[in-house]
Amino acid sequence: MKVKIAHCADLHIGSKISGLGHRAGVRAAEIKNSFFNIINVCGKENVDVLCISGDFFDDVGILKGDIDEIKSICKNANFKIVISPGNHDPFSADSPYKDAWPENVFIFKNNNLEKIEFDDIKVRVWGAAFKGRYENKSLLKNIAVPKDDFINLGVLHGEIVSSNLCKSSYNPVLIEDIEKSGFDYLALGHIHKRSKIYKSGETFYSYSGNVESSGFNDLGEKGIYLGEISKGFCDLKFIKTCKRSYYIKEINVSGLKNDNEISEKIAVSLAEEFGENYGENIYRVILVGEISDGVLINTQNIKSILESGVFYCNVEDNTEIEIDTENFNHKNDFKGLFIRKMAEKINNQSSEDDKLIYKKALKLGLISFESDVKYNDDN
Ligand SMILES: [Mn+2]
Repeated sequence: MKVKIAHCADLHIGSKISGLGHRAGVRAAEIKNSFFNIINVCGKENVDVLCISGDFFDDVGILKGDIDEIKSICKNANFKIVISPGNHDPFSADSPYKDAWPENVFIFKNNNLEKIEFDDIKVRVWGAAFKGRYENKSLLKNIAVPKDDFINLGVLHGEIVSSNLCKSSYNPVLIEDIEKSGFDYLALGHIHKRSKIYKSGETFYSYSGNVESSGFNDLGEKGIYLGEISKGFCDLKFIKTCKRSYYIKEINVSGLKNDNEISEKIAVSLAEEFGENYGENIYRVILVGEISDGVLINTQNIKSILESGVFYCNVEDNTEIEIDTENFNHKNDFKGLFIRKMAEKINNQSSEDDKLIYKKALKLGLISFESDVKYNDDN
């Protein structure tokens, strides 16, 4: 016997998006749509069970309209959906999990391990719920799965800890308990960075990671694990399901002459690295290199040029000004004087860090000859 499963976690549907300016509203809606995409993928792949390992919602106060939409999408799925509530969506008194859910959706309600048996596919799913924001004790204790021909899956929200001495308020799970569990696969949630598939004893386990990033502290592709499980066998593959990814890219723009040239270089670099659909992603571009004195980089203008083809792109100017000091040696105007003084200061610094500070001061000074200096661009 084998079973085809999908494993996802940490969708955080309903979470507020910060830092994306006018795109925040669209991005918030995409997080819910990303779940609908997962349901579609599972349908196409003929999955038997979709495991959701907690933090399905960002908060129990999720909009009723969103819950109703999620329920109706789940109801139309021709597979089983098993949910283990996490610290963001605990099975608390005010949880939407308390309401009626479609028949193919199974939700764990207690903070001790329980099982659901699916006789039709010979699969037993073990899981538990966070009842509040914290679960200080391990929810994975003292289980012995029956020795029969059922495939045993675990679905849990929690944090793997290396010993009993490690404290965690988020269901501290010991690897030795994973090994003792006898599960064929344990689908974990809580850690947003996807892990590889590990094996301890006869039990395979992993964190599938979150499904849509919400910031530049969480980069790269997101999605689900999907594939077949049978006794002693696990063939899960990562499938990208996210709408967009966050990336931080340093781009060298040395010698370029204006915002249009710089924008072009950025677009070409991003297309080279991320392919023709590069515009779907969310970028922070850091400009580096040396720019001639007299070229004034306007990051807001570059952002605006790029965003005709890219969903969202922050631009940070970290370039240095290349100065032809020879050219200024004989100029007795204020600017010439300033450049000579600063060049002297830069040369006199012994540490690279101090040189950098004076180079930045030189750059800000030179910009101030041409326009207003803003310390923080409005991102
Ligand atoms: Mn969590």
